[in-house]
Amino acid sequence: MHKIIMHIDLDYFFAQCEELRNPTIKTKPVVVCVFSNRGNNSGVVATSNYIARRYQVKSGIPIIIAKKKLTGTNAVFLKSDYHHYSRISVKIMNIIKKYADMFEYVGKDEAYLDISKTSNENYKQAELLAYKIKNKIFNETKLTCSIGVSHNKLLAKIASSYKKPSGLTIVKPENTNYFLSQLEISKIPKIGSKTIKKMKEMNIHTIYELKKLDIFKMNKTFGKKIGTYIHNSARGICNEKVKIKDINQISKIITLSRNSNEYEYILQKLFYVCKKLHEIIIKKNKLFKNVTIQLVQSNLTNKIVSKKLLRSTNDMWELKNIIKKLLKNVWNEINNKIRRVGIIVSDLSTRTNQEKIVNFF
Ligand code: DCP
Ligand code: CA
Ligand code: CA
Repeated sequence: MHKIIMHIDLDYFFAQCEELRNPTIKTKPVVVCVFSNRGNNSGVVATSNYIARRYQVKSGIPIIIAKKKLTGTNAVFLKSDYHHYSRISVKIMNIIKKYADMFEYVGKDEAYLDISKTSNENYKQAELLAYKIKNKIFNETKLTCSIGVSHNKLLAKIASSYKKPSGLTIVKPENTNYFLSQLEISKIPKIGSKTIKKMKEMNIHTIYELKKLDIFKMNKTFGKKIGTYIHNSARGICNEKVKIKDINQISKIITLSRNSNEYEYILQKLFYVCKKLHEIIIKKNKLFKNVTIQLVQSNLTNKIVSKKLLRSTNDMWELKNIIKKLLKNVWNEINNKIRRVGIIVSDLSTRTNQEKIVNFF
């Protein structure tokens, strides 16, 4: 049986989410920043839109450097807002997974889909499915993504990054070698900057050149583990299966029967959501390490606060206590009546037997 695997990666994700809620910035360089607490110039760039990338502003560079590169432009620098991105991510992942035989959540903006059955192992059908998914995501969220389709995860991933933004690249088995040969070695996922530097010193720049290096030399230079990985990757070989892995959070939200700004009423409603959510957590045999409450106000603005715990738990009493504290912390910022209340538990792990015993004692 031949596998057909799809890799979906959302384009300039955090920055695109920012453009979504403020379309006026779309024509400007947009830089999403993770500020440290030492002032406006301290911290790193999480990502940038494609206009900012023309100025070599990209993920990981210091904010101060980004500001220098964008001097004289009308660039906007925004603080990253994970909750906003998470909400959009959940919505998109829920759309995507319906199309897969098997769905592997990788991160907020990417996933692998095994579509072998859905596409009848046929690349034409896989291509149509890719367009269908792109359109569905765009129609429902106005976000663009790039998709790679091929016969294994490695090639699907390389293919999704081949044409960006809003690309679709299909690499059929018979085109694998041709597709890979033209690429720079840095296109191999997970290849480190030290390895790339070393290869450049050996005058290896493209995958075509890399393929000429024999496995013994490769293993000697980079060690067996990395050597084998690079050797296989250069030939498009990857045996890793799509694992069933869903998004790492469970949430529940309700609309109140009446809008309210009474503390006790809101707390009771949150406790009700907590009870329902806890039932799901137990049923799914999960532990959580992060708790978020979401309050949607009557003007539809959101108030969201989270707490990260020191250790994973599934304890209802602990969950209730955190919710109480979070509501107390955010209450001063509430300036409208509340319309909906929700709770999200994330950073999930599966409860093991050992943990059951610990909990029991
Ligand atoms: N991210 C981050 N810090 C990094 C790299 C990424 O905070 N050093 C965040 C911001 C990105 C998101 O993760 O929006 C996804 O990362 P990608 O590498 O997929 O990059 P983008 O989605 O931003 O851009 P692209 O269009 O190249 O996929
Ligand atoms: Ca991306
Ligand atoms: Ca990504």
